Amino acid sequence: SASPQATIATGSLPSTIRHPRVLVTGSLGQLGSGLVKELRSMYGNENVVASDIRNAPEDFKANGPFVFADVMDYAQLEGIVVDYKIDWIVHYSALLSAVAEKNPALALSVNMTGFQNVLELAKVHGLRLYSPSTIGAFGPSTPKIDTPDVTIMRPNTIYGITKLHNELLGEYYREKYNVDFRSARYPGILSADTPPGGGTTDYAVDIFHHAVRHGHYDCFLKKDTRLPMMYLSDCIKGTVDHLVHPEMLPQAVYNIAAVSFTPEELASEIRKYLPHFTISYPDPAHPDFRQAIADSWPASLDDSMARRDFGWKEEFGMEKMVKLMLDKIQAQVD
Ligand code: AKB
Repeated sequence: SASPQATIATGSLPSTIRHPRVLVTGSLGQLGSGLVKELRSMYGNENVVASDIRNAPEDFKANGPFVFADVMDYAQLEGIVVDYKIDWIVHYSALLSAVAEKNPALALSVNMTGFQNVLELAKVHGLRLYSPSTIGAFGPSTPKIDTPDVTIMRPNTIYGITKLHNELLGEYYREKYNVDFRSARYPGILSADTPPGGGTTDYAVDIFHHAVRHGHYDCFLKKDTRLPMMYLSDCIKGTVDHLVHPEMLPQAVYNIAAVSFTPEELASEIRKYLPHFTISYPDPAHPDFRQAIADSWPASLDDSMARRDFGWKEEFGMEKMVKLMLDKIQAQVD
């Protein structure tokens, strides 16, 4: 468990007092549980409070504090911040692109009101706030290749609009009230143990489960749709390095990227291990609704500023990632 005397880089905290106490919203999602585990290994179980709007499995609750928290309820969140003496919030609660497009009203409240609540709490209580953005914050008029941090941003999905709103509001609070707001634009995240939650990039996870279990996948995107992607452990490492960086960084929002591939390229890589794997694509006359979302996003990102400012560097390229995904999913089936 955490030593109260430890000297660590806590940013706004006096550096020799204690470990930061972190609240993670949306902790039961694709990324939350891995991040909570990593932060607990650094700061002690009791210093990382996991929260969500559903009950956690007993084994998750046994590892450290878990609280029910609705991000749309400011008073409830504030109670948690005060009771647990929270220093940093990692805000993961959000509706992803496909689910948001099906339910715009809910996306507006969860993604925007939820974010406004944590941002206001960060201002009132002097907290550091990390809240990821996404490649979805870009739009069809954004340059598609090596998209830089600062460029044309005119998203045309409800998800992108909510996330761009959050980026701008976070930057405003940083400028105006000195809130230590940090954000990275995540690409699609691949993980074998935790399922993605309703995004356009989910095909890149589903494909592995179908390949191992059924030898075939019906892809909902066209074969040449190129999107930026990353393996989960890289995303968690990049997030932690960004979060714990001791000083306020030059930018509030950074691109982070690892690899970019198309469904066809991913299928070929999978075929190196499962030679009989087959994949089919939608009838061009009847594209899936997620095709238009994917077509509005960049194919690759320029993340040189993240590499410069907080040492971002991925460990997993395509080959290593595909091999690990297949090994892990095969182990689940055996
Ligand atoms: C989604 O597809 O909605 C997410 C994302 C790229 O933000 N995975």
